[in-house]
Amino acid sequence: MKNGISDNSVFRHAALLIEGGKIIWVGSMKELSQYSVFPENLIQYDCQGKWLMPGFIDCHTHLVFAGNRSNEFEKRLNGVSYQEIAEQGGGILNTVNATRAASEEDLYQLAIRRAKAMLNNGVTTIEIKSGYGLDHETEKRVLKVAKRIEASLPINISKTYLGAHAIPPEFKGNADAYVNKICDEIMPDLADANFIDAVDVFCENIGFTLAQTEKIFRRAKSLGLAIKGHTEQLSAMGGSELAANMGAMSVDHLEYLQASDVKAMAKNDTVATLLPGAFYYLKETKLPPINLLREHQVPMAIATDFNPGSSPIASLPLILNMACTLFGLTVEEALQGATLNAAKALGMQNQVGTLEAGKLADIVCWDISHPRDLVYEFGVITPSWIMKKGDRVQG
Ligand code: DI6
Ligand code: FE
Repeated sequence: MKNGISDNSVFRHAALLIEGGKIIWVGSMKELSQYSVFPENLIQYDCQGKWLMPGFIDCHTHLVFAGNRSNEFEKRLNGVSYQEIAEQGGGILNTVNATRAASEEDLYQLAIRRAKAMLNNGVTTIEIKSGYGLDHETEKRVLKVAKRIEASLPINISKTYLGAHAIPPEFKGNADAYVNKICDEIMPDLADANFIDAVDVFCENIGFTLAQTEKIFRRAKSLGLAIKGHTEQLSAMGGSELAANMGAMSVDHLEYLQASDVKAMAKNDTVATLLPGAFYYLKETKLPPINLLREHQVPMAIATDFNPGSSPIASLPLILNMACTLFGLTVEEALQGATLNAAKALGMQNQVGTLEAGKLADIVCWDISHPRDLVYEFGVITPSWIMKKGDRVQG
């Protein structure tokens, strides 16, 4: 990371020209002072040595759900495993029951509070997955809430359909029939209503098989939707290789990633999204193969995976710290993982993720001595101001 401007990620003593919500010029104050003619409507902010950074991007969250699983957290502290809790009817299905019972307004009130907390950490783009409704009607309600959040907060929302998160109770023992329902009914309807940008699958021995995953991805692609995967979280299934070879934007979790997966990811430009919050909460000990990803120059993104079971952490800065302390990323890799590489994981790299001409003016000003402070200290630092598409929206 440079103290200057050349890496397009962090700027000090920066000058920007913004028009129509987009950055049209970016450089240093020094360069700007060489111009003698300024655009008439130029608005100037003197940042007095503070740092400008692109708004953070949380590229993997399950933000919309009802209910609370702190009782399961306590059970796990007493030695019951995540898988055991799921087998006893808790886990994801616990949240599915609460979410199905909640009204759209209830879900909205719960989710907006979480989104606001993220915004207060400098996050201006969030991916939101469905997946706690499972049935058609509830999935639609959840995605509607995601749309409402986008309309009411200065945050870009990328919406992902994760119907294949768990097998719904009404399809117990009949996962293939549920996959057919996803492919023939739910996914086409959500795509048609313009409710989703991408489709995700939990490919896992407690989730969906490789064949089911492939079927869902094929259908998604035929509808013009992007694909991404929850893969290699609890076991090595080859879901990452499959997803990468089918053109996935990202594969996420990856503790059990194999060399064959990494090669496919490198070949297909698939982002590796690392989720250290889930690793931490589940007391996982197997680390994702960071050095292998580096060797193959696979871009690494970092996200909160915010969800009520395995990662109830809304603080992306804290998650960046975990990426460094638990996974051994450098500060620079962590910051890039929540900006440019997170944008790539959402296919939004032409709109957000760096401060560059042509991109949205989604900018956060931080009163810090160095960007590494953001990965080091928590609970005190908040943005001095936030700009969304060129408008000051906070501070
Ligand atoms: N992997 C996860 O970590 C979340 N979903 C998934 O597929 C956890 C979901 C939960 O426990 O509610
Ligand atoms: Fe997840």
